[in-house]
Amino acid sequence: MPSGDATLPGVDDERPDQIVLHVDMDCFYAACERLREPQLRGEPLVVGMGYEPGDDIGAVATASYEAREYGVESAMAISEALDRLPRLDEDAADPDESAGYYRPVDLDFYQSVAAEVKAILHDCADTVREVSIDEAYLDVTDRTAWEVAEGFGRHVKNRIEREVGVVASVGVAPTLSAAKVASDYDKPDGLVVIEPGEVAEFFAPLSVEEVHGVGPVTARTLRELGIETAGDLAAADPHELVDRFGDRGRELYDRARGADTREVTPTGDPKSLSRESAFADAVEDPERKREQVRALAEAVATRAQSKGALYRTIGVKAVTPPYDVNTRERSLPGPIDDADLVEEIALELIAEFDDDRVRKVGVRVSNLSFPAGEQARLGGWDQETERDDSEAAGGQVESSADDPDRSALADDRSGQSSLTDF
Ligand code: DCP
Ligand code: MG
Repeated sequence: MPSGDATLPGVDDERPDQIVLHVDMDCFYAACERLREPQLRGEPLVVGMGYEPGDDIGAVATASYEAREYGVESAMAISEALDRLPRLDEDAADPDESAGYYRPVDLDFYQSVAAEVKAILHDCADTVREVSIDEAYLDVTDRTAWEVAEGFGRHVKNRIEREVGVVASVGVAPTLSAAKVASDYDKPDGLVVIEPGEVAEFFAPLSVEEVHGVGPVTARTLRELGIETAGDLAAADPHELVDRFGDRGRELYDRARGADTREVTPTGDPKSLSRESAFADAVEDPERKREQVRALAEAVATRAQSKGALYRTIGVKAVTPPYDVNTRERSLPGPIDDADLVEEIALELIAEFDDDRVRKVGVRVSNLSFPAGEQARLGGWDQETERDDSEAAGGQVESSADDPDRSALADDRSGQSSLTDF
């Protein structure tokens, strides 16, 4: 916990209940080339366009870490890359030690490798936000716990390496921005966990360029103000920043302090809508669980209605200590929009946990359809995701849209069923 600053508003604007994993593959295109040409492993390798003789216009897509030692980097003009790292004559009997391998971009192949990686990621989390060909955020709150988060991160990393053969750097943190900083922190082959309460402290020594939204121009201006690190930015007078940068000044200030309330919102259309709420301590009293479930059921039904969504499956989740996630759900014969029925079924399903100590409950509707054709748009990557604070529920209520695949599991089921995932 950072001392002093932690008492200031915003510093701990984290969500300790959320565990976000950010995955970014190391020198991804180069790693793909090495899959089909293992002899390129450990060698300086540049993937790009325009390096053939007489064809000198083009750019570097990526460079292996060995090639980066020569100063070659993504987006560099290929002519400059060739100056720094000449192209190796692969037919020569006596290859030049200070030359490197060059390969053209083969996006179709890289996409097929990326698809294998993404399949593993979807298997490791219910909610996956794919951000680019080699990068994704996972909400793994229900799959792990802080005490074992590093082991979970290693599990994801190992699966990718073992099953696909490429190396990922992984960051685990309570916010999306911290997870991204974490995955980048120890690249390549990195695995870094930033625990709740440690984010501002972790950010403090980083240079201002590491703060999301700070480019080279802003960084220069900040340096003129004597602001070199994220810690300097977090300690700056926000009014001065606003004077200098307008509203953006406040945003940069907040970001430098680690404030980030975004949730991981899945790529693509939502396939389910859910709300969940944690108790301060595990609760056994059935009536307290019911009370919470009623509020959550109402919140979910209202949200579905506001999205124009009909649902065919209603489910509940009960998390029992330490972090066992139990789910039950029931499918109806046809799609409905009926708040009372959501409540009734959710209460019936939660009754199974009457005798259990429960630390979190959730209600979910899935098998969604959008008859008006207005597909719901949940908070986009750069948008603030909607969140409710339901006083009626007596705690913080979170919302999420979950992985499409899970609801498909329930599609043809009726009656109670247990899923491994919510
Ligand atoms: N890419 C590109 N042009 C750029 C940046 C990236 O074509 N200007 C491609 C090539 C990369 C891939 O996107 O392999 C992923 O981008 P990253 O920024 O994640 O870079 P790498 O994965 O190559 O390297 P790192 O290990 O730094 O993540
Ligand atoms: Mg990468």
